Amino acid sequence: MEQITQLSAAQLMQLEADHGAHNYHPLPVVLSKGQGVYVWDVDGKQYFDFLSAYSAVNQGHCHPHIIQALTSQAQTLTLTSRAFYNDKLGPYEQFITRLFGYDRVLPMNTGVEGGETAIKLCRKWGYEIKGIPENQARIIFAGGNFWGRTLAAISSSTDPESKVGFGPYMPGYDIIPYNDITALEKALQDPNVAGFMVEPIQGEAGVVVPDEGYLTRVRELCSQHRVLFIADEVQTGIARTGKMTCCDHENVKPDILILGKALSGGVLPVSAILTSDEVMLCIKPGQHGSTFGGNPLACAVAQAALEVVVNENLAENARIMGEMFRQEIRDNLIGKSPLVAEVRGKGLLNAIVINDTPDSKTAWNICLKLAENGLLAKPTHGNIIRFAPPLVINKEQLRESLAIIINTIKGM
Ligand code: IF1
Repeated sequence: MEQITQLSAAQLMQLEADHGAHNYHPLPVVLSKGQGVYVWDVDGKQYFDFLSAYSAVNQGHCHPHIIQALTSQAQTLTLTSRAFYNDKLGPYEQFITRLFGYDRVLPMNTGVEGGETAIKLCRKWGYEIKGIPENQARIIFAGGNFWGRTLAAISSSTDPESKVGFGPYMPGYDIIPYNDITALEKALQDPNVAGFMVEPIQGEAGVVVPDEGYLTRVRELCSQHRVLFIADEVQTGIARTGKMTCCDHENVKPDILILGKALSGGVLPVSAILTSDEVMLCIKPGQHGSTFGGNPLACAVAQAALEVVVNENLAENARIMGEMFRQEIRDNLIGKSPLVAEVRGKGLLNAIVINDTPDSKTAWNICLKLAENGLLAKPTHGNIIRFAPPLVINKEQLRESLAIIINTIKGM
């Protein structure tokens, strides 16, 4: 019999250092268990998870309703490919299209595949419906965007870290500044523009919230110029910002909605794009797909994950808890700690800006100290710390978390 020995945190980190690609620089915490808003490391230390796997576990870790759907479906049927029908896809498609108010859905796996699918579909619509000459379609993006790591995604990036050294890049893109309606108006003058793809709040850029009315103007301008408004809600969607989608804050309906991350509650990679008959039916059999997209396990899990969001009123909870979070940070840190310059965000997608240069170690050191004190968060762009707990967090847990954040920063 093989002896099972528990490796120490240091040994586990060393294994990754020795045998893994060095494409990440994690905080030195090795997690082995999660439940709700909490995660535990291999030594049994408990933490509040204020990253939520980059907003994938909005429903909380190992939500019983989602895990029930996962385990029961896993023992029944997991993958058939789309060469055949399966008994979970149709009901899930009906459920998700009704929930978000779209005619049709196309299921994929990762968020970046959702983005790729949206752009392919948008180009196809541009040629077949809008009448753009062959290979001339253009897609507009906003500077600071982040939608994943594929070659098409990094081609639209303005972040050298994600982009440099991976060329040549995808042609047919235009980049305009984020939150700049005048720039959009100008870019839309080109009749070959097929789509504008944008995050309603830029996550990776550091939780950048555009001016109120921006999304409304984007909607109006795209309609006016017959350009598809593609909303990347992979991070902002599924209740994270206090509404089911972030576009709901302005009652705006994008032509193509991209969802991912929390669509499975963080259980497995599930993404989807939602759109109209006119757009979706531009893609015919054989023109797009994926081995795993729409598999019965993913459909069962995604449906359960969405049910949790609806049944537990997670959007409303995110809105209320988010207001409390920003208010408490304002009252206790802004103007009171020289380290904190700003707090911003919507719902439970928030960030504080640390009063130091982006290349300083201050935010990283704060995160190390937060971990020591029982709360996990990660810096982005050097001096910004994102705070995005699972949306199931209650008032008591938020109060306790805020005490850790406030005391840690005041103690630095
Ligand atoms: C990594 C950040 C978050 C996304 C939006 C699409 C995707 C993402 C708006 C692609 C992915 C990730 C991926 C993750 C880090 C991360 C991230 F730190 F870069 F900024 F969430 F905030 N659209 N975001 O945010 O989804 O293909 O990964 O499923 O390490 O790359 P994916």
